[in-house]
Amino acid sequence: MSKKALITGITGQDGAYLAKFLLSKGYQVVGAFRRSSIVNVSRLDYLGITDQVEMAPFDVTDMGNIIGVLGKVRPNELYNLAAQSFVAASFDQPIATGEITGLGAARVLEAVRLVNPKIKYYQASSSEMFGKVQSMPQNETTPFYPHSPYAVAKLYAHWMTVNYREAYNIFACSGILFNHESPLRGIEFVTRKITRAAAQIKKGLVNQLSLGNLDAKRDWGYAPEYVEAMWLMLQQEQPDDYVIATGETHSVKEFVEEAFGCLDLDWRKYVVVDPAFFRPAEVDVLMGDASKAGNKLGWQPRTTFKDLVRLMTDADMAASSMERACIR
Ligand code: NAP
Ligand code: G4F
Repeated sequence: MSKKALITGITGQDGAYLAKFLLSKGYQVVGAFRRSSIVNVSRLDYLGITDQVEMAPFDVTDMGNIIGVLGKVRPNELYNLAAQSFVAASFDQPIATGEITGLGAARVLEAVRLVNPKIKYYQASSSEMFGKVQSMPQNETTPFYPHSPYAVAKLYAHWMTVNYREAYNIFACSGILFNHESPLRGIEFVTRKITRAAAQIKKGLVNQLSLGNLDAKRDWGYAPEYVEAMWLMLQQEQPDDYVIATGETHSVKEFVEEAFGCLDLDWRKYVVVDPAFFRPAEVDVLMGDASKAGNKLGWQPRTTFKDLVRLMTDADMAASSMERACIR
């Protein structure tokens, strides 16, 4: 009998890559999706796996629905990726972000406890929880200092995961993932915003890119490698929490220079700084130390910063604007 995985947030970047990875491992994959006026399976389509994923209507704000889906699907492993994941939006919608990103995880954990506490649970925690960083680089012992409503919500979900592991002996793991990007990244996030705009400028479709804080620094990795770490966490003897990161940090400005450089464009001619994209509280720098994941999971990042920027820029250049418009 193949193992069955339930992925919440199946329509997002990580949900799509994780589904593809688990299918390659022989898993039966059920994707939990939020009902909207258009069912957005564009990322699953892009990876050519839509027909291989069974879909289940699901909303992390609806406890009855969560219990019903868990009872019906009966997964061996549950990857809780669903979230309002855009930090900037969390300042405009702090309560909705708390409901979905924070309490949503608590509901899923409680449903696991009630329906079948043997389900292995993965929580999508975030390097944003380090926020106003207390030391460099950040690892599993670095104190948290969340600096946005999103980060506060993620920290609640993180500690609930630890608590359900310790209180109820649930196999619950928290992956503290640093930023990870890909051609499937949402267009509002800075990396994809940059590579998409650079490609559009090269094609003569637009002539300007408005950005916020160019000095912010992030530890950017490649998403398909990061979903492998999620799976590895659930295959260990004991549940635990792990930082997943590249160990390098680069500024938004460096990302811009690299992306425009890939297309032989001088970024200074096109990029303008717009205060509208600054945040009420910023995370100035993130840089992770994933040595625990290296030692215990055998996980290592494989894609360099330059290769990541190149592959995202190439993807935005290669596809027609119609095709790329579908990947939002
Ligand atoms: P994403 O592309 O924004 O995907 C988020 C997913 O959550 C989407 O499928 C979305 O569905 C779903 N969702 C939102 N509200 C929901 C609700 N009320 N009920 C059910 N589903 C809901 O995010 P991602 O980049 O794949 O990230 C996956 C997870 O990892 C998120 O929890 C994120 O916060 C976390 N994380 C991401 C990174 C990163 O760098 N990518 C780093 C650390 C942690 P719709 O398509 O309907 O909106
Ligand atoms: O791409 P971003 O929006 O990602 P951010 O805020 O780091 O969050 C992402 O990574 C987290 C992991 O640390 C995840 F948990 C979270 O779900 C999400 O996936 O912004 C990156 C940096 C910020 O400092 C922002 O201020 O880029 C800066 N930035 C500068 N100009 C911009 C822009 N960000 C966006 N989105 N748009 C801009 O125009």
